[in-house]
Amino acid sequence: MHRVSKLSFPLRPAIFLLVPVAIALLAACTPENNQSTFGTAGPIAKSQADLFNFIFWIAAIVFVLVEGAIIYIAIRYRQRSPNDKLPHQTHGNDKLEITWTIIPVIILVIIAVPTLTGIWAQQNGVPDDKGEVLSVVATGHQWWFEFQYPDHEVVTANELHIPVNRPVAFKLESQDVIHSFWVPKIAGKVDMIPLNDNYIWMIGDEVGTFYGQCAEFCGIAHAHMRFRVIVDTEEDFQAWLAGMHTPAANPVAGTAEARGQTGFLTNCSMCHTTNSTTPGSYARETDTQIARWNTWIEEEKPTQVSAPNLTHFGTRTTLAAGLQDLNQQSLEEWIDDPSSIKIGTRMQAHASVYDTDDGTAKLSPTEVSDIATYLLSLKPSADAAANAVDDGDGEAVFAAKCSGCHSTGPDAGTGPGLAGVGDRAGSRVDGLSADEYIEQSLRDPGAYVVDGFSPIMPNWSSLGDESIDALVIYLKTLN
Ligand code: HEC
Ligand code: HEC
Ligand SMILES: [Cu+2]
Repeated sequence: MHRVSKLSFPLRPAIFLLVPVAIALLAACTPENNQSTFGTAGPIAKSQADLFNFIFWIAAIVFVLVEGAIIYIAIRYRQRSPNDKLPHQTHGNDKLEITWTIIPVIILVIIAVPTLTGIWAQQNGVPDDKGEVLSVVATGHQWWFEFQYPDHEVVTANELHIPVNRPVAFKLESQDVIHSFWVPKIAGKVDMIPLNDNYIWMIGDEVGTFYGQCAEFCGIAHAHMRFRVIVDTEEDFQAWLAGMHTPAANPVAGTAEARGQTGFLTNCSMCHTTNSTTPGSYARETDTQIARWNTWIEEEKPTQVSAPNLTHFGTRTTLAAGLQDLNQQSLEEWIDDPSSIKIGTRMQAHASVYDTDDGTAKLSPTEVSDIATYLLSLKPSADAAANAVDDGDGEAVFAAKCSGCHSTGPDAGTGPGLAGVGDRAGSRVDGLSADEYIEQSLRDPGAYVVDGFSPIMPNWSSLGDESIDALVIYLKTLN
């Protein structure tokens, strides 16, 4: 027999190196970390953390016993001198083998009991005794999250509001690839799979803001696909819901907000809706989002794709799926060059406003700043007079009712881009003048359906004569 050769690297420096690395790695386990599963803020995450700890300590005891025995035996029975004889070799020991088979079986059974009861409790929907359930449909998109509240007709993106101590039942969907929905401190994680609904429920038992993250590799910006869960008091939550049904004040003519609104309607509203506050707008946005997506799939060079709903964007705290704090500066950077904040965004890939040599927006710094100012001004306004749309103001009526499906630029959204509609309107239908055609589009949209579009344009007769006249005049100014 020959002796074990000496280590080929110096042991002491290696230990000096390893210790700080180990400490750095272990520091990631701090419960304070925003995505740590150890500092929990809800019963489901807590039961999962408890289960982890239970299994961890059993494993730790097994580890110490087994490794301890190995080390003890290796040292106690080592070859002490070259003359030591090999001990008597035996084959098999029934008693020992049965013992070390039965002990692991018992341990696995002990672990199975809380594991299975935990899975059972979390897989079968919200138990009846947990209080009034809030339903949310969460949809994964490359690379952001959409949140719909079907019972309250509210739709938003990337920031989920839930009431404290109330169960929330999620239906999880995905539009494109497989994503995974994960709120480390409050709930477990479940995959979001296209054409296959999954479910998860959670309760947040601490008021505050918690991190969420896509946990299934879904493409280039996967690591940047985050969201926030804002656990509100019941009162704040109801106020938030009410706010989502309260329109924002209309920009005052001549201000940066007003100029920003015009810029937004030209360049952005084919993909983004900002006005989902009124009755009916929830269903419209749901259909529009699907239509945007279908067009994106079908067309060779689509200029639209489903995108975050920006209703009351000014009340949000983050930008680009939880990546950055939202403020005038970060928003301007985003509008000018989205990939300076987040790689791979479909916004920059498809919006024709970025169809430039270096991919930055075809907008002057003032235009960018005005659009940012406009978006940050979108908040529920308690002032009913400021919210009321002036029937005689075509652009205001358009912003409140028509944006989201149409842009005032050349690019199609769910509906045609309306730049130049005054010029083409006169030749669309034999016998109808431009004015008559546009008016018919509003009062009887099914009478003539523009080629290549689905007949989903709502009937707008209810807007009243004054608004319709103002819209016709406004639409004819677009070129
Ligand atoms: C082709 C469709 C499209 C157009 C046009 C478009 N966007 Fe976007 N926008 C998107 C998509 C998709 C995202 C999600 C990007 C991501 O997070 O990966 C997005 C994200 C955003 C966000 C962040 C939303 C959030 O929840 O954090 C803002 C703000 C925004 N866009 C503003 C604009 C503005 C302003 C314009 C016009 C200059 C515009 N967009 C034009 C598709 C579009
Ligand atoms: C839910 C999406 C949606 C909304 C909201 C919407 N439209 Fe449309 N619109 C469409 C679609 C889709 C078409 C094309 C199909 C058709 O002709 O019906 C269209 C067509 C039109 C046309 C004809 C365009 C052409 O090139 O011939 C006009 C004009 C128009 N819309 C104006 C408006 C106005 C004004 C409003 C707001 C009062 C509005 N739309 C709201 C989806 C919408
Ligand atoms: Cu994802």
